[in-house]
Amino acid sequence: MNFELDDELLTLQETARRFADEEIIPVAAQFDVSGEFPTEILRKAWELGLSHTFIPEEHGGVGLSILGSCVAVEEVSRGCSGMTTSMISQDLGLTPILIGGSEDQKREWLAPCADEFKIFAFCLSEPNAGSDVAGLQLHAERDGDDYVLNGTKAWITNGGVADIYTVFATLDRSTRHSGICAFVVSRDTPGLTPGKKEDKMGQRASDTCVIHFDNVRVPASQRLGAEGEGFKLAMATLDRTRPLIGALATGIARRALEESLAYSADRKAFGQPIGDFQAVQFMLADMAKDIEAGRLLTYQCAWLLDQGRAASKQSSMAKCFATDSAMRATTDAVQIFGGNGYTREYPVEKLMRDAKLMQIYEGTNQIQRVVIARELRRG
Ligand code: COS
Repeated sequence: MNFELDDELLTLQETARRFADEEIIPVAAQFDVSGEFPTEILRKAWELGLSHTFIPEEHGGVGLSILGSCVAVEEVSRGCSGMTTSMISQDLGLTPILIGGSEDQKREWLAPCADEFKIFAFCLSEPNAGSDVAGLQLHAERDGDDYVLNGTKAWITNGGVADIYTVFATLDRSTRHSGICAFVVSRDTPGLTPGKKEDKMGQRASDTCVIHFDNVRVPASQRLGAEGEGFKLAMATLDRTRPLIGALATGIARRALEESLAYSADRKAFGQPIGDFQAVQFMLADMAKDIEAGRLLTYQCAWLLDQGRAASKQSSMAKCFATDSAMRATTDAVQIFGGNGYTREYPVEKLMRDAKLMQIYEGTNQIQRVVIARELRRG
């Protein structure tokens, strides 16, 4: 067993770390306040090969392994998790094409990303179907060589700014899982309209909005996989992207630890740095051990996926453990900073607000526990 990253991954890690330090950290607070979408920063990430990482070289991409993506994501997230959420939503949005699309579809929708910065969005959740994917209601009706989509998607990351949407719809709601189909839809398709942008508590640099589908006509050639394969395609996509959330959470927790270590060495109480007190040291120690454990779970899951092995259980474990840990670490960081931590003058309150979303999106942590328990009971 070898826990060392190879030279290629170390170089990638260094590139991502420098990108976070130089391009993201100086402006993260400003984007948090304005809620502006960081298009140019995301474009730079794409130029550096830090986004759209799953697109294989044969389709013009950088073809990073999932482990490689996780290494990069942790570094970028240390800078700003909202921007990183937008960045990894590129891979979330394009993965259904990658694993469910034909060669022609990959050539048409993925290959152009080599030359042009394209934004993807994964449209699964709906106002009345978040955890219960099989209960989704966006309706797809076959009409000759097309499908006509009607309904609404909700909480769509990159929804307002995307060029390409992967969309899950049902032919017949009563058939639940077996009626779901996936489609790739271009932004300029008539009837597709991004709606209200959410005014979020955290991760405010990521764009999250409702998408309305009003008689959106999609050629059957843009269906990904066969009719009825959409549910499994969505699940297989999430298996591959949940470790990225583990990495994202590890990046936030690491930043919380770095900030807490520096502050507790500097801030004095009772005549000594607060870091001299065990009460503070225990919080720092818990952060550090959870960061290591979350990273190892994430890397193990990524490694399994890179070997082409099933990893639903590990994917949910990595996502759930690392994001719960990040919530704890950032809450403790605010505690260590005391009154200062509760103000916007210091970076830790943002980390805490940002961390909360990770326990909710890409499947709530309650859903992750459902997946883990089902896998355990299946044996
Ligand atoms: N990969 C491939 N197939 C899978 C799968 C996976 N990871 N998970 C389930 N399936 C298959 C099952 O094997 C089953 O197949 P058969 O019908 O052939 O037996 C089918 O899909 C239905 O599976 P299941 O009965 O487990 O589905 P449930 O409706 O009970 O839902 C959960 C499963 C709750 C796990 C799923 O709806 C889920 O992940 N919800 C959270 C969604 C989410 O993450 N939303 C966030 C939005 S994206 S940012």
